[in-house]
Amino acid sequence: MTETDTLRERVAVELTRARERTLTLADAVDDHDLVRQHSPLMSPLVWDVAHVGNQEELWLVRDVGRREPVRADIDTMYDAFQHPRADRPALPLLDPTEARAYIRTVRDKALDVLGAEPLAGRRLTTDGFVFGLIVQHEQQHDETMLATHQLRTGPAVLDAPPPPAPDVPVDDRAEVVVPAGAFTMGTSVEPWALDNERPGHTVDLPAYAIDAVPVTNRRYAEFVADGGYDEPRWWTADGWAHRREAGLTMPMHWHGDGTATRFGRRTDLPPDEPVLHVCWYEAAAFAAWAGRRLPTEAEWEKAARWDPATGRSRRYPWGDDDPTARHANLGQRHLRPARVGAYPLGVSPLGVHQLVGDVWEWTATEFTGYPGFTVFPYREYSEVFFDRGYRVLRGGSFGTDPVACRGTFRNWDWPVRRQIFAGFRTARDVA
Ligand code: AVJ
Ligand code: FE
Repeated sequence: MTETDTLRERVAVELTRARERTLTLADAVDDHDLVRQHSPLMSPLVWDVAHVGNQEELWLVRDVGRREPVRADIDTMYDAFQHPRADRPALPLLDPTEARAYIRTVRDKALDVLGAEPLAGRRLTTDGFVFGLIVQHEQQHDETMLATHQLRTGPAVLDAPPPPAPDVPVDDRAEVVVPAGAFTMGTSVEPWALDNERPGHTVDLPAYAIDAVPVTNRRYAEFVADGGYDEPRWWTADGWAHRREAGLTMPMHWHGDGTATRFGRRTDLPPDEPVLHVCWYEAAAFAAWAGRRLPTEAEWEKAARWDPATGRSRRYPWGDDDPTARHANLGQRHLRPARVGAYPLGVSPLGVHQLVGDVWEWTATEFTGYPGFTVFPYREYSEVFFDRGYRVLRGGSFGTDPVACRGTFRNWDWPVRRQIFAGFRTARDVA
């Protein structure tokens, strides 16, 4: 088999995996639930379904494949910039049957393009890049659909086995000191890295300490019990205004008695599980209460990638190998984060646990381009979100597919958002 055949096969496998996930998330509910808006924060599920097909049509079938449009008439309806999520239910959207048929037609054409296009030579298709972009885009919307499932009321429709439990408990107050020095942040070589992860560049950091594990329910409950939500001094000015206006008193989906509702089931919150569904303001307030701060994005990435033995930045905390089920809680294999210490094989060389998987981790950093950033291939993927007050999240959650998660992968959201699968860890300066 030639190298191109191998790449084609990998792309086909990834396209199929993403599509199976999309359809599983859609088929879990009836048509009424698919078209209904479960929260003004989210699109109706049927919008996400047709939107992934529409982006695949635009980016792959038309741009790369230069094929005739399938449905040019629906482009604006599925353009995320034209219609905020709250307005999407009012659009004359494709109905569930039409949406499924549409994405199947587009996919057939995309597979046709995959067979016909040279995968090297044209910049867009080098290493199958645009196919990788499409796969990651669909998986990102699948995580968004999973977040919609979390907001949905009514009987549970999703199920998954529990994540592995730790063999050896890990102290949830332990920290790891990362020595001062330069490391390579971002990448110029990872084939499917998106434009905002590029280029690789040197960042010099003073020494810092970072939590060995994400902040747990136990630690977060201490903050709540200590009146953390009633003390403006722990909150930023914007954070305090938001906490009052939104009436925040505890993480989203908590009931205040050690239980939370998850995907339609009320469950006990294990004290040593990473806290989930907190916004950036809550994370920053907890850190201030604990006498600490959120790590910067660079600090997160150095903890995750820097190998003290070689000085090199690796792809993941455990090395360069792609994630497996033994490394990290990714890929919606489970519907919750794993307790801290559950992934000893995923630990970084300095001893930091669960940087990848379980919960997205809020960082202190505002989303912006790296030095030398160039748009590729569309301004709309990243650049239009730079310097607008979005905060960076790192590491992926239990709902993030491995194909859309790397040591360099950057996610971003508004500081008020907490329907995403987000938690955090804290850091401090070291003299
Ligand atoms: C990178 C997760 C912030 O979902 O808004 C989806 C990804 N971009 N469609 C998002 C994305 C275009 C994006 N995030
Ligand atoms: Fe999208």
